[in-house]
Amino acid sequence: MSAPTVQGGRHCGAPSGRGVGMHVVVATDEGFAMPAAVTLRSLVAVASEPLHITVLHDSIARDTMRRVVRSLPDGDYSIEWVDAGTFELQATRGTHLTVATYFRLWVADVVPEAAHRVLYIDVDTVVRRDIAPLWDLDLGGRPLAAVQSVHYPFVATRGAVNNWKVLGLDAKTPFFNAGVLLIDLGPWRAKKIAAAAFEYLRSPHLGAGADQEALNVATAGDWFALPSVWNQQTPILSDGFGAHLVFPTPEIEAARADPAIIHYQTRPKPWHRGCTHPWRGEWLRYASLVDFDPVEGLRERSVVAEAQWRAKRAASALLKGR
Ligand SMILES: [Mn+2]
Repeated sequence: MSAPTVQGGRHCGAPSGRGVGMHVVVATDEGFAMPAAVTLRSLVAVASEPLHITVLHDSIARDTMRRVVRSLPDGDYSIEWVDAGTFELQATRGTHLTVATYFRLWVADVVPEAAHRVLYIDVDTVVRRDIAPLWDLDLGGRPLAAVQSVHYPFVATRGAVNNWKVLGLDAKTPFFNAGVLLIDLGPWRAKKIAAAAFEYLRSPHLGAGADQEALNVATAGDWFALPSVWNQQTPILSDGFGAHLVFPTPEIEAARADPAIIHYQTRPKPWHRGCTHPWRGEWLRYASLVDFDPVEGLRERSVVAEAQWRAKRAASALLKGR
């Protein structure tokens, strides 16, 4: 299952577990390698404990792996590459979904046996503060911790889980954003969360939310709610998306003023032309330090690609009624 491994940093040979390092998984394809390098560079820069990083990828080139590794600052970390392109997909064959749709559901399978928890982070993020306090949280037996979604705060929110009623969910079941997930592997495995999520992905109930939607259905509200500073979603930065209906004002203010993880959730992304995200400067600062072409050369979508993307979005919105 494992792809060739490109090591970086001072490799930590200690057994996995609490106190000897934090397991972090990111997922990327070739196109997101540069933002992935930005996320990892920021993560390593602020870490106070050893990191065991696993990059789940879709058959990216060896040279791309080397560039990601060369992008990292000095620090105590190991990095391992796992090619998800080799994973068995028979359980879901026949659907329209791509390998990338399942990245989050494989997180538990790509960390060492001895690991008791793992942090998954999207690669459209910058980590601004040490994740050790997050790593040390007691989840009280719940399979995962995440931040409630601003766009889709509840399963019954339009666009979250279309068939919540049929699925037997309470309308007020909170719905999380899956960009930052702290997974406790004991409860995750005991409660068979991944299997339930895969089953949902194969079901006729699936909407447009892919693995995020599947994980929300699979956990059915049985997750630990993190403060929004751990996943600063873009719509929490303005008053127009109803954040005040869901989050206490001090939590919103903290997430706006001093986020631990900035999640550049909406388009344009910081590497796209026209991005006006107020924290874009933080992303650009790290982007200037990674071993990839200048951001200016990568951030523009071609006009054709942009038009195709917009058309696809519009079609999806029409089909799904959102
Ligand atoms: Mn994201």
